[in-house]
Amino acid sequence: MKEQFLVWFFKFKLINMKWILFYTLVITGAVLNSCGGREQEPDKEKIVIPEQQIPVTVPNFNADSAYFFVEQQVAFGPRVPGTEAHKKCANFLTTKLKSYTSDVIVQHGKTYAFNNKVLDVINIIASFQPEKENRILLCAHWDSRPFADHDPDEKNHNTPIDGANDGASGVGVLLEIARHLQQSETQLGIDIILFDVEDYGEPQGLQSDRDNTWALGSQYWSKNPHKDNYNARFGILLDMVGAKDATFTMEGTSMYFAPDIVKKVWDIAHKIGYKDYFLFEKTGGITDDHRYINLIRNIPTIDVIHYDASTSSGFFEHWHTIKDDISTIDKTTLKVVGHTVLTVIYSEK
Ligand code: AHN
Ligand code: ZN
Repeated sequence: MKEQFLVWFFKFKLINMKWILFYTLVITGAVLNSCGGREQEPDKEKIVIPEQQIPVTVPNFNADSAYFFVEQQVAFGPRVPGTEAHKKCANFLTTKLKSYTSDVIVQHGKTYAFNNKVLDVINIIASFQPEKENRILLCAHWDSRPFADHDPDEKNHNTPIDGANDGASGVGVLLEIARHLQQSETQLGIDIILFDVEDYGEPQGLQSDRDNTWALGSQYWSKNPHKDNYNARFGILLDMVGAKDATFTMEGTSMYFAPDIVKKVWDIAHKIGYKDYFLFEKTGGITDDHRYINLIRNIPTIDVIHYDASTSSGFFEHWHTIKDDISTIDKTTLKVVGHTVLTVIYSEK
């Protein structure tokens, strides 16, 4: 009797054990499956999120408006530091930005050119939603070069340039962006900085005893930001963004300091149809305003700059020549760059 009971008891236990084991496997399987499911979710998100990053509410960049802003700057004549045209243009840019935001700071400073000339620096800074901690910095230089030292005709080497593309194009795009920022808010705060004295660098062939003769306004601001401890999540510099069929490559200094930002901007440009302008091609690093923002302020900043392998300089064909005038400006290129930057800043959360 006792033995029979023991046999029954163990049978019962075994049966139960079987069920317990069965249910354990079922439950474990379900849990594992759902974990697997959860593991797949980030992949889905990765696919979905970039789509969502492009909201339907990106304002429509108006290329006619940007073009008009370029024309207005060029109409002052070459915006060479120390000249009347330069001063008048500074007033124009300040007034224009003040019509879009009450937070405009005009930063005055002094700097020394390669030839020991003392130059006044006028950096113009417009802030949108200045109370916000998380910010994006957009910038371009507004001065134009005092000498066309790359002109094919040597007679022109001391002639100041209009800088329609080299200077005014980036500013024109940023003014059009500012016009939209007044009307619709971005999630992050935006600062637009128009740097002065970018293009007073030492002419080729001269050997001054100075280093860092380019981007003097940006060097000044980087050492003396308009707000103590100013910081931004990232920065985008626009330089020569107006010539027909421009190509923007992944420039070396940008790739060294801010490869993720290059990728972010290039990915968005491709997504909205501008693959012929934004090339996934790495080219050599250059000294431009972004170099000092990266080095001194540690803000990962990229340069969207026209690269042309067919010229000796690598820049656009009329770079630092008297032909860098309004006729080089193409509305489609302004639109490509403006639409891309607007999409970037209205997508950032
Ligand atoms: C140098 O030639 C070292 N940098 C060019 C930066 C520049 C001039 N961008 C526009 N004009
Ligand atoms: Zn230049």
